[in-house]
Amino acid sequence: MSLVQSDPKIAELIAVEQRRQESTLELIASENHVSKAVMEAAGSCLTNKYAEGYPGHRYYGGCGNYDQIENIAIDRAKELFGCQFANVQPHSGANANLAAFMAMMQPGDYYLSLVLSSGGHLSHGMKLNTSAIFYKPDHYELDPKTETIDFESVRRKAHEVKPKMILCGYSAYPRTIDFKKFREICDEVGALLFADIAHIAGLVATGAHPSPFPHAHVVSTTTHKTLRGPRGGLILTNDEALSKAINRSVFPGSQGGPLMHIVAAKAVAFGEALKPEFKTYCQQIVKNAQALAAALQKQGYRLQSGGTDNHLMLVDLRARNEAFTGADAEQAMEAAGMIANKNAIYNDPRPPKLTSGVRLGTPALTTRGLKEADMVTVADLLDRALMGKDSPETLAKIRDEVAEFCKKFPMPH
Ligand code: DSN
Repeated sequence: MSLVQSDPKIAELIAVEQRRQESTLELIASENHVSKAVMEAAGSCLTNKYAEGYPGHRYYGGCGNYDQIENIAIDRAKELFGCQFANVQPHSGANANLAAFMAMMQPGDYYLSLVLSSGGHLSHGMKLNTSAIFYKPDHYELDPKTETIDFESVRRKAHEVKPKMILCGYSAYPRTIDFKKFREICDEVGALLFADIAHIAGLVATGAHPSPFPHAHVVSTTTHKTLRGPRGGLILTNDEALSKAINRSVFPGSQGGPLMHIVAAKAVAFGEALKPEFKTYCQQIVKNAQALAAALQKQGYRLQSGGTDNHLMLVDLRARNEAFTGADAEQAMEAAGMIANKNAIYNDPRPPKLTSGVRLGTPALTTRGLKEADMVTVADLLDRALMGKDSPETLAKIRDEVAEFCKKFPMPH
């Protein structure tokens, strides 16, 4: 029986959501639109099966097809990132990070990361997360002048704390990460280097951002951001001992049965990412981000660190109007058909529920085929929404314009 026959309510909500996605501009830096092929694998009969264990060593019968699928996903991930080992089973980026922590550290060990409010992630030591409950985070900082990683603070903290691991890779950082410099500091204090490339994985895979290999000991990523696969996680390494520890810490350490429909969808996405057109796509993501950044600066917005090298930017709204908050922007944009998230600006005096900024990213817009000239239109729509944030009529008018504009850029198929 089809979904619409068996559960019309959920079918209707999915249809409404599809229309929402089609008729709005998706500017959330961590989101994307997957291909029909990825969706088909994710919605397949593979959801029916337990496959606890790894290819050739399962705890359930009937896993032959699953072994082949997982091996293909592993081989493609290794080829994509140029490394020796991949675990494709983590259900999410946070799960991947937990398993990576378990492989590198003992509970109670110290590590260094960037604090959440400066661009880090929940799983990098936020006090309510396992990364802070079971391990001891300490933080390096951004340079207040350049608003980029302050390597002097990384070095100082590393020598002071003598951490087991140093974590680089962020949720809200618009600049290139210097993995080599991080590794040099790790070597000075005997720490492991862990790179969480969730945001930039697609860029890394295609050379639009330098690779964490050979510098990082362990690399984690999600598969659904710039990599444009299903929601999920992935762990990579070149170190054999660490690879064994990673496998143990994913299963049985922190997960049971893998989501094999998602593992298959990851394999499909990795296959797509190995094609030349994915490289062109990732280059266009960066070009679009730079075009959007330039257009916003022209309108009077300030960008944290002065711009972007990757797929995202942090827009300090106060430069345009001291009273604007991130919460205002998120709401006004949504009412006008543009989806983004409020985000703290470095040293933001406002609380996290308000903030002074928005984080914008171009991966999803680029998937729909928008180019640099379209970014000028997007910046204009965005600015008009903010300036008209108190007028429901203005926002509704822009919403219609956005919906019309979106018709030129179909979803992937
Ligand atoms: N929550 C994701 C983001 O939006 O950056 C990170 O996992």
